[in-house]
Amino acid sequence: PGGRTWWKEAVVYQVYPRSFYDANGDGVGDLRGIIERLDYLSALGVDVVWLNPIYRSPGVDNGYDISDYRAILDDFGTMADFDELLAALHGRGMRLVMDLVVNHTSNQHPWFVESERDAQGPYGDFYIWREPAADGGAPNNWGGCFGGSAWTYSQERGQYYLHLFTPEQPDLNWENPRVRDEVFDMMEFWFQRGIDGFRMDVISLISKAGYEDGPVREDGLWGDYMPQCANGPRVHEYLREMNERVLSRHDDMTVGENAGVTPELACLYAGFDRDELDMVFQFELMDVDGGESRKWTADWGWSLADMKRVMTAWQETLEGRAWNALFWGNHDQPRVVSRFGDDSTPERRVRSAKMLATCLYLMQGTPYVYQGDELGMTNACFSSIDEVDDVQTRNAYVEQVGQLGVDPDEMMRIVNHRSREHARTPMPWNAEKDGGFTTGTPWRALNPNYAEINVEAELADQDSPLHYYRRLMAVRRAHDVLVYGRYALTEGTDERVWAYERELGGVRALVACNFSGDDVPFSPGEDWGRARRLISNYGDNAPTGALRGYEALVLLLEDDC
Ligand code: TEU
Repeated sequence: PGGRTWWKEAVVYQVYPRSFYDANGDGVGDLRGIIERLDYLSALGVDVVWLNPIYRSPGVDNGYDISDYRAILDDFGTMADFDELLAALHGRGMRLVMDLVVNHTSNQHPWFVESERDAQGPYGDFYIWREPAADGGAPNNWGGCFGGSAWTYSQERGQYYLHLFTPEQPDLNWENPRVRDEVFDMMEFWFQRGIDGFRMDVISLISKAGYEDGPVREDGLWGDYMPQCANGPRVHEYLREMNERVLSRHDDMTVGENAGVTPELACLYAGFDRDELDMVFQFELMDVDGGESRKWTADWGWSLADMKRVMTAWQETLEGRAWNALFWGNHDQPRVVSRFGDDSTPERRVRSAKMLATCLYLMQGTPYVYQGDELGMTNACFSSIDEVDDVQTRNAYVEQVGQLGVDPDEMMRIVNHRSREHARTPMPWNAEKDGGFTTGTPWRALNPNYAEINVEAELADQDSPLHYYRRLMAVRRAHDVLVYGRYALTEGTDERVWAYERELGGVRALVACNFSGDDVPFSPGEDWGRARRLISNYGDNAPTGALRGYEALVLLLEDDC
């Protein structure tokens, strides 16, 4: 795993199935819709598709509450549709990664129903049940990630159960070997169908260190479960067991979603010699603007210096030891161009969307493109919480406005910056009604700017973000140095510039990005005089000495001996 592998060279595209393309006109994206759009993905240069959960689910958290791991959600289609999608992907040389959500199940899962009904029965110990505290309250002060206590009392069982997310998402008890057997069998079931890997939802939370009160969170309402739940004492043991019993038997790729992970910990989860995962999603980049830790505050300032520090630490620490997963966003994040770029004018939007992609995806690691980011999709603007479907945002609204007395308009302003709902507006395919996403009524409204930002318009424009993404991924693929080369930050540049070099066997590449709309001084050293410009978001080969607004410069210097 320290050497060349297909998943290091691959470009992953994340499909949020509910919002990708609706083939049957019921307003909800579906598997047949994805099949119909595979040409789009292969033309973009996608190697791997990661699907958000498509399993049977009551849908409290859009599929992250699974009631049957071996069935397809009716809204999305049938198992036959799934098999066809997989065959169609493989037929085009692409692979499929599924979401593995096993920190918790739905409370409608038969395991939980049985567990609640019969504490002595075979599923009695499948979840985390605790006696009430002396006063009859919850066993500790932990708050759930999506509001309220992390514990819910069950009348039926006379005990509390733990749920780090909503009450409808009870946490599985990984200490029980029978739980692990079930999870591993289920993973094998999907491998037997032919899938190529898993993205593992909050996998760093599966081993709990204990159940003491946590430090009170910034909101003052609840205690923080992270110190005892993230990177717990048995998590590596569980992943090694998973690797030995399932993963090692397949030519797969795995990526953990690892809340609370540092670069050093990433080398444990995904170290080349560790037999656990292939790579992990970190949260430190998403946190430079307080994205996770201060999510519902108006404090969303960030500095490029912080961003460079975080990413440089990841690049340097993992070098030769583990592999990075590179992402600017996903279904849990607002749109990157609105967040770290500039969506104030069409020109700035297009320019900064291309710059951001260049800056991140030419680092060492596997690029993950979130659906719609290749179009430079922006945040929407919600005028009321009623326009928001997402359970996290809705619960936060109730908590902030109802319990903490935050002004409703102020809370909507925060939602319009921070909510993950922005990532979930349906994909705009053309300028027709509802962006051509559906012939019915879309499950949630499109971003109203679909008339301007859509696939058809961008396909017709060679200067669009879409065409740029395609060229960028082709450039990365064509040069080993951009995949495998060592990263080194260029020190001493203007504070608005992020420049770094990659180097592999004497071949060097320089990536320099201007994160501002102004012209800024920048010149690559003299030895870059002979270099070749690989790609430009200005469509020319203008002289160096400055970077224009949101310009991304990519140079390649090949050893001539
Ligand atoms: O997300 C995890 C998540 O929401 C983190 O941001 C969380 O803040 C962190 O784990 C600290 O508790 C995943 C999925 O991507 C998301 O869509 C789901 O809602 C969630 O897990 C629950 O399954």
